Amino acid sequence: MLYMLDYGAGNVRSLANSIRKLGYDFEWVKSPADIQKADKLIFPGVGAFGPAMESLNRQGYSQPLKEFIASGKPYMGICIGMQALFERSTEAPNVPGLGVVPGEVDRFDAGPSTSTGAIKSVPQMGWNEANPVRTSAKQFGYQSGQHFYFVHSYRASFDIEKHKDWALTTTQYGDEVFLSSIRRGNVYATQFHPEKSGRAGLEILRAWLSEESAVKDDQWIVEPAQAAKPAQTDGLTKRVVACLDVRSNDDGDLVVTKGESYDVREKEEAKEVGGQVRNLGKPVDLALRYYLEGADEIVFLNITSFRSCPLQDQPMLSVLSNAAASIFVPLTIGGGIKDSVDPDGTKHSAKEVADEYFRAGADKVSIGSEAVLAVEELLQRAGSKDVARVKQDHLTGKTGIEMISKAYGKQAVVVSIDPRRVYVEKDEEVDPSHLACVVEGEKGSRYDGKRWWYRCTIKGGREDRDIDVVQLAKGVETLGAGEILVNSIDQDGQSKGFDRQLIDLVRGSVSIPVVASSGAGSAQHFEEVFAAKPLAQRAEPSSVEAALAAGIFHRKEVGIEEVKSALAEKGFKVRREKI
Ligand code: 1PR
Repeated sequence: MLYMLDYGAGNVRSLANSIRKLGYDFEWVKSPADIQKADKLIFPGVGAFGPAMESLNRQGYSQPLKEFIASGKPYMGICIGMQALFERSTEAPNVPGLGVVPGEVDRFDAGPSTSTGAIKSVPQMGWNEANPVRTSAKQFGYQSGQHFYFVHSYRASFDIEKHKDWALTTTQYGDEVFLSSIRRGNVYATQFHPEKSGRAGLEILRAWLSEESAVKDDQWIVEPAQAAKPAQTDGLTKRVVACLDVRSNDDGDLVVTKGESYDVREKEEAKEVGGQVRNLGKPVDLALRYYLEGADEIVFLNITSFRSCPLQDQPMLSVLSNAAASIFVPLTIGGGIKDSVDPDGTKHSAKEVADEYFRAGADKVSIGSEAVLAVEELLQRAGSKDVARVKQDHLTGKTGIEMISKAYGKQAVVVSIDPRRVYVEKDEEVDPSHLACVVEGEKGSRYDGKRWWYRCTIKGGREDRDIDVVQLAKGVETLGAGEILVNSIDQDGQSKGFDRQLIDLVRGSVSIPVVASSGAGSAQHFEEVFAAKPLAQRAEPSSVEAALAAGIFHRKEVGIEEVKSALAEKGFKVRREKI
């Protein structure tokens, strides 16, 4: 019998769904004795090394796991399930790993790449190659040209001496070459998430589950020294993300809607108030369509979450669990990830709300309004409007961002920013704390001669706050967010292109991945936003990692494949697979 170890963090539902989709059955490990009973064991997980190992120790799983591995029965680890095999991780230096694989796991270096000078975002979040270094990789389902979904800040560098017997595939991020999968004897593990890697990932799981991976031939394909050497560029692709704004329409049905500058009601002439909520389809159907069309990620935003109690918002949970049953790329859920109180007075922390969504199949949660309030409070505690003045003791550890990021890893926490332009005539009109956020319209554009800054809002643009996008972006990075989704109330639904100055400001302010959103109207708009090199505070930052669109995909004006083929023609790396 196959057993799956769920140590209580991260999205294990997707892996369960993938295994069932492939026609296999499994049992959950519920006690240490189950590990002894297992014929095959799979240990998945996103999350942080320390809490994962501590949880294994607390639940009495560490020793049975070591014994299982020593018994020669097949073990597969995924992400944290791979990192746990090493002796230790600098993520939690005082918590030992299982010590099956020599060496330690360490953080990606966010500094400039020696080959290209570009600064890379940490965590690595997205689709990268897994390059086979041994002939046996083929039996494990690896083929050239495939991409797999990675989401991690820590990695095991490929050390030839230590890992000669272990390396199966290597991957390059920036100019760092790390182990993306390892195998020796019965032990197999991947740093990427096969359950989130579309058809290519399902094939990896199928190969292990069906034991096609029983090794017949195991030679080095390339010299280890060659495999350890970084190439000129890494294999990370630009991500194309589809977004579904979800809410109940006036008949109470949950629909995908789409606004213009966040107004989602049909315009009815001769009426001052808007008409019906625009209905562009059913959330799960539309998400499935985008998966099949090649979306690299799908985001669901519950856009009326400020009204209701999310833990009672069962429709969004069931949207997510139904989507996760047949969609094998990362799913993000946003809207209402905050502390809440049920009508009966039961309190739930933002983390408990997020727990429900992760259990339902989310890979990341996106936090909007609460992130703004959390950064405002952080700056208040620091007694300054400058995030650079924030010190460790200003952090309480109690905000949703901090708690979720601690439990699930920062890669699981996206902050969604809803800024709006505030036009100004002269700098004197602007609070000095927002001056870093003032931009000028491009020469020759329709904004030539205009100046503005970007004010953050909450509750879907319904309430303005006295904080700008640079303060917010830096603040949420300090609190532990792993990615920033930059919307624009001005550009939303306009199909006139992304707000490049806004995106540049945010990109240049943080080291975590940035997703450009709002305003996509053509494939060319994606090319422009990916080609952009920000006017940055930092030397040679790269452009954004991902770009998101909603309206053009919903209305079938531009297809995802059309965007990707245009990007590929311009020389951008993109993931393309026929499903
Ligand atoms: O504040 O944590 O409860 O989260 C609420 C979330 O809902 C936020 O992420 C916020 O952006 C979103 N939201 C709230 N109201 C609206 C609205 O439209 N009335 N949607 C809304 C924001 C923006 C993007 C959109 C892009 C691309 N929508 O999600 O998909 O602008 O659209 P386009 O390609 O058609 O231009 P909280």
